[in-house]
Amino acid sequence: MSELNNIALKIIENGKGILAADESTSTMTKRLDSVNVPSTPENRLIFRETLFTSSSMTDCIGGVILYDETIKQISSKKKKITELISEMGSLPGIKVDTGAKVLAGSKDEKITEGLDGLRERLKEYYKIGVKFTKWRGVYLISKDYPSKLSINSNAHALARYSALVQECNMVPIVEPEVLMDGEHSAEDCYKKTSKVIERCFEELILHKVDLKGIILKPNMILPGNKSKNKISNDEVARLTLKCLKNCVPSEVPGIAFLSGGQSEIEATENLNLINKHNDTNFIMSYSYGRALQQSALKFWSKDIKNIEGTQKIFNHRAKMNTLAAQGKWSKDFEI
Ligand code: 5MM
Repeated sequence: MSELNNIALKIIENGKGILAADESTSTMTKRLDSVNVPSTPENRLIFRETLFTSSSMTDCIGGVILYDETIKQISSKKKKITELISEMGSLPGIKVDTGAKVLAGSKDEKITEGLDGLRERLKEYYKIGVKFTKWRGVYLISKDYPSKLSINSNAHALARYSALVQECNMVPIVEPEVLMDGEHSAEDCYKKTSKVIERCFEELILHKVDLKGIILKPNMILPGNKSKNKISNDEVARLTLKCLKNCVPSEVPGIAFLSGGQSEIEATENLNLINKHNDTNFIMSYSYGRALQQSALKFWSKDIKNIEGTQKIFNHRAKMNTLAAQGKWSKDFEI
């Protein structure tokens, strides 16, 4: 088994999943504003350190995706954040893209940037103990979108990123996120997500990326958030599995879904059903940001010194998703 495949499995095997704590400062500021906590570097660290020192980091969270600001901060116990995460039994990862910018040629759409100087940045991250990385491409759905241009250019960037990351002995998380915004049907999401993922793999193969040493982080197949045609959770699971079975090469060890704006329970329930019906060899786990943090953040904002109470809420969500990643979750386990 290759070293990269080993790392990928360590992150998502046995029901473990990923905590996506890689919100850029502007996104984290929106999150903190929404609960009336000032977005200072100190407060961002206090909340994140509270999560990183929770007991579920040992039992449930196989990897944490960090943002550059966090990885350079020192914990309250004077530890490097990468050391703190590793000592808890999880693996530190980092978001290495520099954000989605307006795509010249299709101005409503975005292209993710960050390839310039990436090889050098990766070497620095590797030296401080980072084991995996993340890059997110974003795609809109509408009658004309995602355009061919957006599908091709983001796939190309994701593949160039992945090749550079593997060259540096780290596992790339490949995140093509087809956004939930809009009135589109689940069928539209299915068709467009399939195109996006297929194109990503064509580019990954062209760039000689070792598919055994990546983790795919896709959206689930859902109707748009303004769609009138809702579908059942079983149908979400069925369409998501069908899409991934058709579009993802069998060498890929695992898939870790993003939550993409689903509620915490919805994201857990859908993951559970995906695993109950999983007739593939892929590990199906989670790489959630909002769906792991929302309730914990809300609770913490009322008293940022209540570490224990916040951790209890976070541990519960992590445990629920780890059960769902094994198809063992039930609504009865929710508090
Ligand atoms: C945690 O948010 C990540 C990035 O935020 P920026 O937009 O500030 O860069 C994001 O990439 C995240 O990792 C994924 O979208 C998954 O998060 P959700 O909340 O969709 O599970």
